Amino acid sequence: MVSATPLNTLKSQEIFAAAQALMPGGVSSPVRAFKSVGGQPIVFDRVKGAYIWDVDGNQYIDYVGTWGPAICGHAHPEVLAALAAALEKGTSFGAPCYLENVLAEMVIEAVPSIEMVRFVNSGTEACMAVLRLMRAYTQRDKVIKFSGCYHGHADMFLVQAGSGVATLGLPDSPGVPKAATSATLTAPYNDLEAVKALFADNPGEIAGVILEPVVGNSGFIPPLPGFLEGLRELTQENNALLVFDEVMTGFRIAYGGAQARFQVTPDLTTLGKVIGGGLPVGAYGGRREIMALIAPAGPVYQAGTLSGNPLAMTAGIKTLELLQRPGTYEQLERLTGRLITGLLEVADQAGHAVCGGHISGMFGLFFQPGPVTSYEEAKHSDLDKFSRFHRALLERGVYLAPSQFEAGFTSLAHTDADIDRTIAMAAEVFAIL
Ligand code: KE4
Repeated sequence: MVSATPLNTLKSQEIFAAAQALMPGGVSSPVRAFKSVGGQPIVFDRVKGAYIWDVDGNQYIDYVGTWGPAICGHAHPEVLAALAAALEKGTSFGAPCYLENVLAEMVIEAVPSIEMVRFVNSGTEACMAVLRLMRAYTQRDKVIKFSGCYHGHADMFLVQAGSGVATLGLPDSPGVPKAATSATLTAPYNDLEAVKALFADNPGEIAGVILEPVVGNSGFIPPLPGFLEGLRELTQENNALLVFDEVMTGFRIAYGGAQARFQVTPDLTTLGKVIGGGLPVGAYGGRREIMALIAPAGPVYQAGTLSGNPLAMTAGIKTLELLQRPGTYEQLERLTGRLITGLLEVADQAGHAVCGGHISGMFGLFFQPGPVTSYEEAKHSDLDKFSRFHRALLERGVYLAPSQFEAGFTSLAHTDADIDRTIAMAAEVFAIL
């Protein structure tokens, strides 16, 4: 343990112990249990701006940002005010609501590939639906995903998945029948030759390729130059669809997502996180002729009780309005660039092999010399050292994602002072790690 002053986590311990008797692992989502970083999982009480407080009153600079949605800063006053007004009209109609039109128009306007969109309640739902749509449109069953990419927890995606599956070192998941994954093909990220080979070995059978255009679920791994463009060409040559899972990158890498930043337009896109502004929203969308297959316009069924509910739409609309303000992405780029540059400098000065990078408000570090271009390479990171780094920073009021196989997120609420403090705390930890 390299902590200076152990955190007072008495209330976290008490609440988490009780939680473990009530919920599997004491959590509503596995990565929150700190299994891969060890130590006492922290129970949180409130958030505001760039900060999060635990039940023992400890304050942290937050680089998890509830896994991406808090891009404008937690509990933004304008989002809260909009929600308060919406609450007066109720929480859910289960029927058409004008706010769905408003958010749909904003998404269609922003995201190059999207001509028509369907709202759901999570990224998992969006990815499940888009897979069904890919297969219905092409009338082919096989789909290519990349090892270390995570597209939610639907059966067919739990093959060499990233995020919590990688974090827990699970060999995928029991309970997933072979039939559910037999049509899921995998390739290493950034490996165009592997994708070419899969198309050659499965002529006329592959519905499409789905990927995180910038990976966040193996840690942070950007596409190599030409990778996204190569996938666009390969899918077109094979009459297959290209799908960008922008649940994490959408409205974060750029207002129009990674597809806008890299100028590669997929056929379909999934979204989540930011477009809900912290409330449960997912979405999928794409070319009108493809989306027209979705019920009730077409025969491909997908539905949801709370899809498009007015509260979630309100939070999403206000969040995107805030992101449209001038200088937003320049600010995220500048601050996050300072953060990563500083962290790599202090790691190097202390003689630690750490690599990493950022794009806009998304970043990551690997505890290895690098470079890291795939999950296979990410797995060679020093997980023990990462765990000790994570805990020591936590003891110093800095909250990073509790897994080497996750990305980090900044927000418009993070200040230069927050970045300076984070770098200073990291320097202190690297000196004794
Ligand atoms: P949700 O079902 O968790 O809303 O979205 C699934 C999903 C789909 N696609 C991508 C690219 C994603 O990153 C995610 C979810 N991301 C994780 C964080 N790596 C959510 C956090 C968690 O699982 O607790």
